[in-house]
Amino acid sequence: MTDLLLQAAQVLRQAQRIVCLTGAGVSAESGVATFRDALTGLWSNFDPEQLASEAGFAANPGLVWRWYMERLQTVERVQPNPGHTALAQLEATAPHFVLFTQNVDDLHERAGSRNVHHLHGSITRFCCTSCREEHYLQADERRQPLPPHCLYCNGLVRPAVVWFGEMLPYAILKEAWYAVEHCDLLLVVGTSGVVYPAAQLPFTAKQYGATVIDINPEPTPISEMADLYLPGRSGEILPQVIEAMVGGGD
Ligand code: BJW
Ligand code: ZN
Repeated sequence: MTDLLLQAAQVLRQAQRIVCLTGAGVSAESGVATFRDALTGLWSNFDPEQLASEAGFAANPGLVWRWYMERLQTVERVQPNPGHTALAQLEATAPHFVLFTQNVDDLHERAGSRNVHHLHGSITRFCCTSCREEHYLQADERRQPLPPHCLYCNGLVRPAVVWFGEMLPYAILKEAWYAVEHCDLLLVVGTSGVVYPAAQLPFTAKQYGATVIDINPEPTPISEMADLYLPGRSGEILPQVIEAMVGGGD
């Protein structure tokens, strides 16, 4: 066990209020592609603005719909990995723990995490672009080349996720700001730290006095400012850190 892992375990053991911020990297080892990883990333063949924006959806609803249906199928097929499980164990042992994820998958919940908030919405939910009414997706609608129409106003149905240029859910974002301003430890896992406002949260945590730990195989703006940067895959590092945290003394 390296010094870095032991240090992280010790900081986690001593923390009273832990906040965790996750990104696509935490689900990578489950088989969910990340956004910006050059070779395997979901957007290696597409312009992100084209797929994840209201303008992109309006310009090509079929392309965006099929992209989300394919991703939904992947999310439903895959399983949480040891990184998700370790975070659920951490929640079970920590005095106060809250997790904010940028991911639209439900792998944290399926791994047993309870206090989870989705900053960028959920890929398993749908709503109308016009009246915002929730739409319950039918099996045959998933296979169609175009999105279904709203039962109430005939508007186009879209995934209930947050696209570029859209506001994050206000209550969740407010809770995230409060949490990072009042925590003593922020654990950041698997995010490139380039999409705002989520990318600002670690900087605010640090500004308010929290220790910041970052786990990522690649350095990011967050790893550069973090107190502890653990380079590596979260599915390998998190279980070791949590095991050392639970097993270690004071
Ligand atoms: C591993 C690993 C392993 C691999 N283990 N790790 C301030 C400055 C500049 C711009 C802005 C700003 N404030 C707002 C903006 C505009 C914009 C923005 O941030 N643009 C930037 C790109 C510059 N933000 C917005 O528009 C946001 N809304 C907003 O601010 O509203 C107010 C407003 C409105 C109008 C005008 C102005 C302000 C909304 C952002 C919504 C983001 N939505 C998406 C799509 C969600 C739906 C979907 O999933 O399809 O969210 S974009 C995409 O990026 C997705 C992700 O949640 C998000 C973050 O990506 P993430 O998770 O970091 O993934 P990757 O792929 O980037 O990184 C993966 C990482 O994992 C890598 O580092 C790997 O190394 C690592 N990794 N394997 C651990 N095994
Ligand atoms: Zn409608």
